[in-house]
Amino acid sequence: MGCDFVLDKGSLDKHLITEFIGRSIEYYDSISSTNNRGKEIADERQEGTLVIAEEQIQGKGRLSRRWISPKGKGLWFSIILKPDLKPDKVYKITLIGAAAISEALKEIGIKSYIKWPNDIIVEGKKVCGILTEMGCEKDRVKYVIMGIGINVNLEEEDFDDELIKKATSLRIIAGKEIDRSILLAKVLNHIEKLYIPFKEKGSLDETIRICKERSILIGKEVRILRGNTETLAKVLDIDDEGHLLVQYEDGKKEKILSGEVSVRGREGYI
Ligand code: BT5
Repeated sequence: MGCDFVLDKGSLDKHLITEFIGRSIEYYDSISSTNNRGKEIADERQEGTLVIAEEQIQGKGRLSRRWISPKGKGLWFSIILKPDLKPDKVYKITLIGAAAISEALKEIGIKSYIKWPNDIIVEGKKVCGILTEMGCEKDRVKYVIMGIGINVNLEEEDFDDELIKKATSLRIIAGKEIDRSILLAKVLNHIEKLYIPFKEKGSLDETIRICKERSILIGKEVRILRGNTETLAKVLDIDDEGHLLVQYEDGKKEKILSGEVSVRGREGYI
């Protein structure tokens, strides 16, 4: 910590209308991973604390995949949440994040799709990923770290040859720089709006509505990856609990839990 906000704090404050999300901020010029830092401080910090960095040296995706996080160009942040939840329901937090980001992008004029459960897709490529982690005690969650990486102002040269085939940035799409502080405020506002009914009443209605409306998978033929096996299926729906409903070629239907599988398009990533 201890460096000036390169993100514009004044602009963030001006646009932030939350009660507790993003009201306490740990800001880093450079860090290994905001999720790791979030886990270190979660016990002592209030709900809604934001850990944000200009750059991550070891940004991570799911299953220890890497997440490239070049300096000053993206939004790389984690939010500490403390819902009263069983560990097997934590995937719902990822869906809240996905729906909120898609809503925030809509407000800045960018049409996005949600690739269940944790990717945001614009013009067929990934612009954002979510990594939700948790700390538990017995069968209750102590804290949840909702980690979000948004490719805001990255340029083509920030991606390597492999990544550019499936990833892009808002700047590449919009053809102009995007104000990171305003976008961050909008994302945090939407997260809180969707999180409060979930925390207070367990309601995920609006989140699921958005995830279904913007789903890039519903109606598609996909490959379901489980370890080394790959099965073809058609995505039918997302249910009220946020599970993906699929139908295999033999007609059998299944409810898929997030975290269990990876879903890929018939040919490529989507
Ligand atoms: C994700 O994993 O999409 C979750 C990414 C979460 C990143 C945030 S940043 C703040 C917080 N702190 C962290 O350390 N992480 C979180 P997954 O679905 O497993 O996707 C990972 C895959 O996305 C990689 O294997 C790459 O193929 C690709 N990838 C890596 N960097 C990318 C980027 N910047 N944009 C788009 N795709 C990327």
